[in-house]
Amino acid sequence: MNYLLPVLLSLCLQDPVTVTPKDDLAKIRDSVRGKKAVVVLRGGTYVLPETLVFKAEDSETTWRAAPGETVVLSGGRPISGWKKAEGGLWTAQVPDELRFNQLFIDGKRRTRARTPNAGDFFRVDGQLTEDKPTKLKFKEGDLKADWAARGDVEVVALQKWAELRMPIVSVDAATRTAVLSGDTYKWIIESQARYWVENAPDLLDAPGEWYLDKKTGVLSYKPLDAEDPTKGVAIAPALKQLVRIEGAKQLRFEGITFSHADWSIGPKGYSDTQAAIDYAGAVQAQGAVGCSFENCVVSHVGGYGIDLSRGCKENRIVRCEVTGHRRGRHPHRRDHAAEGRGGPDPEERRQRLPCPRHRPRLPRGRRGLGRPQLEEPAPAQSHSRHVLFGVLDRLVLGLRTQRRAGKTSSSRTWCTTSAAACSPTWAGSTP
Ligand SMILES: [Ca+2]
Repeated sequence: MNYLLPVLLSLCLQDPVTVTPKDDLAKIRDSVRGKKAVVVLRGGTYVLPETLVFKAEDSETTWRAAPGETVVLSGGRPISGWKKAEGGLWTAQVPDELRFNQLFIDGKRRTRARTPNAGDFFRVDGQLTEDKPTKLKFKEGDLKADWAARGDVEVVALQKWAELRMPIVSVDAATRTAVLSGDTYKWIIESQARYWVENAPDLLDAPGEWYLDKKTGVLSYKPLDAEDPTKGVAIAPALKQLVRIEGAKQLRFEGITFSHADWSIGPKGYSDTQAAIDYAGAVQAQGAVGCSFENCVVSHVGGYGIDLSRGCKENRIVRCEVTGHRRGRHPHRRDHAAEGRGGPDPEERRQRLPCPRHRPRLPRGRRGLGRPQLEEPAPAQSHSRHVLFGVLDRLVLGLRTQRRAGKTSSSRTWCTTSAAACSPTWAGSTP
């Protein structure tokens, strides 16, 4: 209750409400409802215990970073207690409630244990079948039956313009055939497609790789050269979504960084058809009208960055940056190698919001085609949507919007992310 008095006093005086990382943003949100308040966030990392939801009653409020200060709204949790283990590995015990698919160390995404290692691939012997579920014919010695027995070892295949990620259900060494957990689609099937296997303990053999045993909670990591996990900042995402806007109007975010959100695929895996358009963003809006994001950053997320979905209109995204996300990129683009497949680190890439006049449009009518549901399925939509592609020639932007909403605009100018934004400090946070 000690936060309530200064909040009420500020509202009575029509002053901005100033908050620090020690404050509970959900309680602050509730306390300023209907007040047309300006909430000024002092610098630091605000650890979100759950997705911060803004509804219609939260309209006409502004959430603004204090001038010159870095404000991070994080869905991550720091990993500590690292101990040396055999084989050049380090291990840490993570809490039962923390199970994740991404790991960031000193602001850089590390590679989930995989084979072949980053930069190399297996090749499908022929092509994935149209069976339900699909089957993969592999080359001698590439896949092991043990991986199927584990239940959560995944094949990640790059077919034409889309990515397929599915657990291995069974492996028949005699026929060199693996059954995956879901279906693929004939129009994205590619002969001799590249793929790799991910998320098994015996795949942890290269510097920068990690593996989380989801049953025991033991995280194992093989550091890069001269890297000491006890001296770095390791962060794993606990949330899949950071902020969700549900019907709010004139809600404004200024100068805020949104970081550390995970992805999930559900038991049948995920087979994309186009730009992963049914995958939700770390910051998602539905029915948002006249809202804005200015000078904001979205970084270190597993899905899209900013997702303007059903019923959104007249929103503005100005001088924002979306970086280090994992959805909406073309598997055959050279930059795709950055997902731990060689090439530059994904956090080194920067995506900028294009002028709306130059954003390309995707073909319509891709929903309702029977693609597998995500673990947390996006709301059903009866109409097509637009996906805004980022520039830098070949990077797809982590932003989606709807065709009918269509009034989302972005500035022709943009900002760049500061190093501090990608390496948030945890001082003052309450992990
Ligand atoms: Ca490996």
